[in-house]
Amino acid sequence: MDSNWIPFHPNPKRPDFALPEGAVDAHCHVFGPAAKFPFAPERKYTPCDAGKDKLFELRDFLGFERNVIVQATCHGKDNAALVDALRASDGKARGIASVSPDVTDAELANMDSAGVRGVRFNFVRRLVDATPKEVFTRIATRVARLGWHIVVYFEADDLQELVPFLESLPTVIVVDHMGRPDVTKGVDHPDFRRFVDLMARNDNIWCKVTCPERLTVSGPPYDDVVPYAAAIVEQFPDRVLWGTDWPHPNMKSHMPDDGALVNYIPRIAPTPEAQRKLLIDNPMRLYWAQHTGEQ
Ligand code: 0GY
Repeated sequence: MDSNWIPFHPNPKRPDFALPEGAVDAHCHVFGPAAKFPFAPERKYTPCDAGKDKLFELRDFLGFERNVIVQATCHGKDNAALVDALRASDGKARGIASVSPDVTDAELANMDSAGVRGVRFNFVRRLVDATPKEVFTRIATRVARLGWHIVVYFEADDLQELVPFLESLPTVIVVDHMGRPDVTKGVDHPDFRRFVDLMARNDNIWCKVTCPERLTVSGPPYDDVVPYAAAIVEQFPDRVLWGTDWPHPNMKSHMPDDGALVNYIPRIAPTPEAQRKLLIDNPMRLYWAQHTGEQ
């Protein structure tokens, strides 16, 4: 692993917040293990191993029932570790893959049968080399036929330029980590309003109210991120997802305690109804409902 890599927390606390039965951790990753699933040559970082067994152990310890595993950029477009984890999960995990436009129908069908339900388009320059939008559009057309959706990851500064592209996509779109707002600016700043307005205009745009540990400036317990996530949960209760982001790639300031992260949930979704939608109803609708699966 990279010399400055911070590994995931070795012994997180048991959360004080009791997750409702059936809760879904809708954003997490698997890394390797590298001996079995080598990292991609084009990767921008080399993490510690964080395989499916550790992920499923954490799921059970924290009180989640299911996972949505997102292909991490360190594995490039080789989704083998992801598919292996999905197949080993006994139906308790779904996946988001990363594919190129020359992915074959057979590869898509294999991923679909393993539990992949979407692809991720990544615009974060420190993580990936740029992909032309026409390429993403071609992929979008293919996966739309399967009934999959698209997860997008971008920095707040890039949103304005991306809006026409996002509004042209034919599927549900899930935005990672609230579009990464600068939490020193305030929820009324035009940058965050631009993101909220995008969701308000497009009812196919969902959002993960995730990663306070990544967005915070003040540090744990992430007081400075709460108003952003709480505002989105309140305005769009039926289009929000929550996840741990375990094993927390590229954290520089600190490694979060996953149990403490779970305790953050009631601060952004204060009522049992909001919690049920965020943790169960929304992810179950998006990831476990019937879909076409046909190309
Ligand atoms: C995240 C965030 C990051 C990394 C990745 O696929 C990835 O490598 O998603 C990041 O470095 O911000 O969602 O885990």
